[in-house]
Amino acid sequence: MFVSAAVVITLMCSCSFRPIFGQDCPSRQEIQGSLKQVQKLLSAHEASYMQSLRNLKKKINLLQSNAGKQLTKAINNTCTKLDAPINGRKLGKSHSVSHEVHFLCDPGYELVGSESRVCQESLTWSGQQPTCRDINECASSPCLNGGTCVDEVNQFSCVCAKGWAGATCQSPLPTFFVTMTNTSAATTAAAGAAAAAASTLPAATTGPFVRPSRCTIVQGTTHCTCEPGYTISGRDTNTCTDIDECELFHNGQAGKLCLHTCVNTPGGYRCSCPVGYNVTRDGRSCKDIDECATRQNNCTKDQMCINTYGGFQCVRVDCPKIPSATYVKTSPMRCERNPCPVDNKACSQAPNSFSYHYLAVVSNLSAPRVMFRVSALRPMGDTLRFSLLGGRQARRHFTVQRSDRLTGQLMLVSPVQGPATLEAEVEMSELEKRVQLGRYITKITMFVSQYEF
Ligand SMILES: [Ca+2]
Ligand SMILES: [Ca+2]
Repeated sequence: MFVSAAVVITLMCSCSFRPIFGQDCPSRQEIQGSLKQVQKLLSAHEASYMQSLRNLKKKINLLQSNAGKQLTKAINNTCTKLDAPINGRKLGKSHSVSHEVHFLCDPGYELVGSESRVCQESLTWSGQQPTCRDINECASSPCLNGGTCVDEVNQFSCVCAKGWAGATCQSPLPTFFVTMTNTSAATTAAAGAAAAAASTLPAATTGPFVRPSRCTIVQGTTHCTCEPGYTISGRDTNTCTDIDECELFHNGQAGKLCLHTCVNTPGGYRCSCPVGYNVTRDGRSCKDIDECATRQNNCTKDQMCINTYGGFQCVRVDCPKIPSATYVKTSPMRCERNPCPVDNKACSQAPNSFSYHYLAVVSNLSAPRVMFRVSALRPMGDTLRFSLLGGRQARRHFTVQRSDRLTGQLMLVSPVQGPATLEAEVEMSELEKRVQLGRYITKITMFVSQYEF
């Protein structure tokens, strides 16, 4: 448009400066007409230019508002809520993108499916919803001598065949039947009687541990018998005394009658267990009482109840307080480091997370055995290192080994005599080209019971 206007103006100027050469200059009217046309042209161009500007502005505004909406959408984006499996628990409440939740099963159940699931960018969860399956303790056919195995939560019991007892029906039951033949005993029946005449002697009762015997006299010979659990002792065939099974089978070859304490009773015996245990269905061994499941504990709301053999523990997970970094609880058993200020090296070298785990074990557990496994879910670097932290006590009983590329395992190397509480820390560090990317600490507390059952 400016080019055309300049041409028109040049034409006009030429005419105004060269009138003397007699050129045919346009008339004033014609010039005014031309100027008007130029003005129209200019206005049209101006309007079109303004329209283009307005369109451009509109487009920029639209882009800005779309970008804002997407940002808000991203912040509000969460995956659908996940439920805890039946007979299990879910750890982690956040359903936002890149957060993860963990699943645990109650004692006696095993997890089938994903142990952890991550909320992905696509707003779907990784992995599959896990379930908790009752561990079938009868799978290995633990009941001997024709016993029937009954699978229970976290344990099994054996219903023994007749004549057998014990946790796995391994012990033959003692049978007592005493027949005495005493030829010197006085006879009241007529000698030489053709028919067998029998009579019963009068009873003599002297307390629950002594009972009268039952005697029959057949052809001049007295046969005395006792009730089960009693025997004739000494010369007096008229009385039966209780058999002290606890004493008699104290060091029996088939094993002790009772795993804990044997109590002799008139005509029998029973087993008793220490505080915190119930006698098992077979009457011989002891079974821990789960105080956490049966609400027989006094843990407060901010504590977690950990069932142990013979008791329970109330524990509280507090995030560590260290000078270089701060931590926030992201699940009941896990603390994660808050973002570090830029260039704060001490903070960025502090552990990224602390996880807490509690194990209950019986005294004198055989070793070596794997107690705990630590795995990297989504390794970022090229190398993972696993190491054992903690003092001399931890090193005396534990060691850390790698079981595969992504997993380290805490091994118990020597049996621990309870009651005792042991602590071990497993550090997993992630490296990329020998540069540390992160450190993750797992603190494991082991409650060792006083007894071996
Ligand atoms: Ca007895
Ligand atoms: Ca208990």
